[in-house]
Amino acid sequence: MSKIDLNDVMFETMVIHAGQEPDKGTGALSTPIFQTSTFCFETVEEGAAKFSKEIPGYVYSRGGNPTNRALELKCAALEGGEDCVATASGMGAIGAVLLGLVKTGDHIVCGDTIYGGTSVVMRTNMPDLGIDVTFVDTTKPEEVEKAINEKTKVIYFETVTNPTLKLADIEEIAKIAKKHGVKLVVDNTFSPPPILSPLKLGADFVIHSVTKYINGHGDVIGGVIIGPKDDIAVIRGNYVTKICGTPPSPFNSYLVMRGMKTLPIRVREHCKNAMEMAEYLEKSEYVKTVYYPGLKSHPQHELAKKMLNGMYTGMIAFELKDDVKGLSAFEAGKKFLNNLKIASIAVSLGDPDTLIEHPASMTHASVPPESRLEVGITDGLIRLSVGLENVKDLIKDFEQSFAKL
Ligand code: LCS
Repeated sequence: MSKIDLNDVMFETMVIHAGQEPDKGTGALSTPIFQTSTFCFETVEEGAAKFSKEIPGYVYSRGGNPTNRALELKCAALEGGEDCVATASGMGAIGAVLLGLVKTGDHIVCGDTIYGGTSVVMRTNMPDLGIDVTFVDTTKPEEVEKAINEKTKVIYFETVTNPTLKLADIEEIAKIAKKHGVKLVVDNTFSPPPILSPLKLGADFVIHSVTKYINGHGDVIGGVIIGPKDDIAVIRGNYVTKICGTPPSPFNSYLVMRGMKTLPIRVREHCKNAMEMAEYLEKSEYVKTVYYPGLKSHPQHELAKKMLNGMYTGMIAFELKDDVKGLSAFEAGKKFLNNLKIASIAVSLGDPDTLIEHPASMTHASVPPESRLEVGITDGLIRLSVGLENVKDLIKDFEQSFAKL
């Protein structure tokens, strides 16, 4: 048993130690990778008792595995939730939490700006199952309340939206959710703790694509759902383990835990670099608009100051001016991306490497064009995941690419 009282230590200490204790068999400090499909029983009686949950223990890695469990306990502690179930991807987490909370005939109120994959789930998969979805601008809590009807079971949104960096007042929307007996599920992928802790503001469930900042090294696809113990047990048993069958591999869980030990340090540095990049872009003669919650020009800067713990994420969206040397914003954007040397043209985010992409043709290509435009995902919009390189080098890279327009 760990001697540390996790409630009595600071965030950085908690993230390193939560969920991970020296291995009981060997004393290994680093949680071993239990790369096994199945677990042996001494007797048939012991197996039967573990299957019926009369005694605790692992039986088969789809239903539970010690390395995966360590990751789950670490993520539950990270978000301050009762329990967590890990999944093979962020989409696995979104699918499992929704299947756990809504049934045919139910209704979801969903933020209008969400990752393209989530958009397909909400626009196609949910309606195919007979579940209605209403999209709302979650920057306006009153719009969220207006969209609730007697069939609404879930309000779902991204805490900081992909790709336009809009914010929702979680505390206000949580009050509305409670008033109407609706569960609030938020995707906190863009703003993990120490930036934002949605459960503390009243959300019922948090999901993450741990592929991003939580693992933070660009070498894993993974997800987690954090929420009340009893609900997580149902989501795990019925959906992650059964119909979806999407637990992570123990090796991936090991990598994510390894990444999490430096999460606070990395996140602070990502945010510091992003703030500098955002200020640089805002001053650039080639740039029309910069979307970054840390800038005074962001329409929700005051909410960002209140909600985001002094760190404004490592993500920026921006649009180049039309008619730079006769090019449209879209053509200029393409040329600009193609001439960068340090920033890689790639989707995903939260990696040590700076990544830059074009949402309209990549991450949000599956969103209908008119819906993209309604929420500001123009053809000229560029999304930047600011990495951990020296920011002076990133600015130099941008300068040389702008000069080639
Ligand atoms: N939620 C958000 C906010 C995301 O950005 C993504 C993926 C997911 C969920 C799904 O997670 P995954 O299954 O990929 O682990 N976002 C991506 C993006 O913006 N670029 O590439 C993937």
